[in-house]
Amino acid sequence: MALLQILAYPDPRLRKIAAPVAAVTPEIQRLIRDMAETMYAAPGIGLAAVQVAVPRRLVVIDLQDPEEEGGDPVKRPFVFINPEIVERSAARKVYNEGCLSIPDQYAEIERPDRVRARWIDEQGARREGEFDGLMSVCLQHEIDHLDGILFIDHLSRLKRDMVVRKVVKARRERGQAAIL
Ligand code: K1U
Ligand code: ZN
Repeated sequence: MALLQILAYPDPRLRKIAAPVAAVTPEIQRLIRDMAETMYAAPGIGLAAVQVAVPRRLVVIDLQDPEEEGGDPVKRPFVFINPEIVERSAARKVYNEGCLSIPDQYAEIERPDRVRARWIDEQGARREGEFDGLMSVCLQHEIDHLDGILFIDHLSRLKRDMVVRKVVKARRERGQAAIL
């Protein structure tokens, strides 16, 4: 298995719309394993292939707190291939979201509370299910990545500019160029 590099905002590859996965090949299964390892190492609770510079519609999610001691040692991430949201609740909920591509920045984002989704699993089987709570938030955040959308795009101009300014400052402090 390999740890993959996570693209950081404002990398333009984060804005590309990902193409569907045509078939669950051994290469895709290897990518799933590498993405899961990368997500656990980050640590994070989700990762979209777009974030590791692979423009394909593939997501891994594991809500078990990666920093919690004594969690289940057997790691089994949810795998969503070509996920689609087919129903959204009218009720909406706010969650303080983070993003591995915008490190150390969090913002309250409002989204539909519950969603029904269709996807293909890692064995190539069609699946459908309804999600609420953090799973609903995380799946919507990851599907946004597949469409080139970042959580900051859901903020008002004023709030987005504040987050972007903090990203610029953090990059400057780390000695990285601040091309935004
Ligand atoms: O897609 C990503 O950038 C991953 C992101 C997923 C996410 C988090 C919160 C709301 C919506 C989507 C993260 O995993 S950010 C890191 C994080 O949430 C976390 C890190 C360590 C322990 C627990 C959570
Ligand atoms: Zn993200």
